[in-house]
Amino acid sequence: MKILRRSLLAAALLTPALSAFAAPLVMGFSQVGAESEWRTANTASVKAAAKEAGITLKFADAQQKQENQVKAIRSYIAQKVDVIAFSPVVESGWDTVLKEAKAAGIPVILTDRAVKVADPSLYVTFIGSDFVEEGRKAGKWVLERAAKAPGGALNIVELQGTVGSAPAIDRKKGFEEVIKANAKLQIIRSQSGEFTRAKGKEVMESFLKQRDKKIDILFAHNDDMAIGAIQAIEEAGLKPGQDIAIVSIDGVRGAFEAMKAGKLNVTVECNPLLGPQLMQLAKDIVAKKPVEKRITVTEGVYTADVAAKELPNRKY
Ligand code: GYE
Repeated sequence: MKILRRSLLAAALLTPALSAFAAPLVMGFSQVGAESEWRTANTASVKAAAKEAGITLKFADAQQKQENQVKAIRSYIAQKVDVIAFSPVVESGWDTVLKEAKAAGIPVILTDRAVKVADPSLYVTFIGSDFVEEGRKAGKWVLERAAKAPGGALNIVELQGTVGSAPAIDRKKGFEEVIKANAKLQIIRSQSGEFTRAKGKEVMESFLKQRDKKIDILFAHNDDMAIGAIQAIEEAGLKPGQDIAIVSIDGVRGAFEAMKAGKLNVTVECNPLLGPQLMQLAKDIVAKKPVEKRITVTEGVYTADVAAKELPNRKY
């Protein structure tokens, strides 16, 4: 009895000392890629916040390929990290690897993009934007513009994000839901520009070559594709922002500059600076504190007339 009491006392005295020297929490993070200005800001935020929080970050860039993300997650499981966080390039196809993480007892946090899995207990929480709402906001701006426009049909072309990704699926859904209120608004062409400038430009060029219908409005699922498309429009001898109205999503610096120059009409904000919240979540989860299953980021809409004033305040 005495011995037991003594050893309990020793343990109680030792615990705080031990935890002060405890190894730092290790996070394995699988990033989508480096496809856009948004992504660059997101990566910088995650890296800086890990440093700030004293978390050891293992980081892998998947170059927009799901197979690379699966490989990274498997290697984090093998390395027995404390927590895995990842931004899934596409929504489906994650059940197997997430079951492996669960079986290894490693909690998973989804950042930025959602997954479709049969069993929601395969991840602890999802922190990211409401992409359907972003699509609705873009749609509302188009609807208001259409209400003021005289005459007939307004033809829309759409540059979609990465095929099968949550932001591409949800932004399209939210946008269509809103614009269907006005029959004048029709999406005449819609194709993926993979969230990149280069592809956005290329697809816009092909839209512009098909001369059967006049293009009135461009809806781009992100600013980078809009910026690529602006180049294509100028090269075709047209005025972006005037001959073709342009609405996009993200709110990156490049979009504010394009708005200031009168080439982009509006951007819907999508905040990439999730790093600090993600690190806090990781600490809470490892400490077994309860966390919400869905954490959303609050965001605004910015039009060209406020671009010059807002530009100095932008953090990404
Ligand atoms: O809008 C786009 C990026 O998942 C919210 O991915 C993110 C999207 C963002 O490539 O620029």
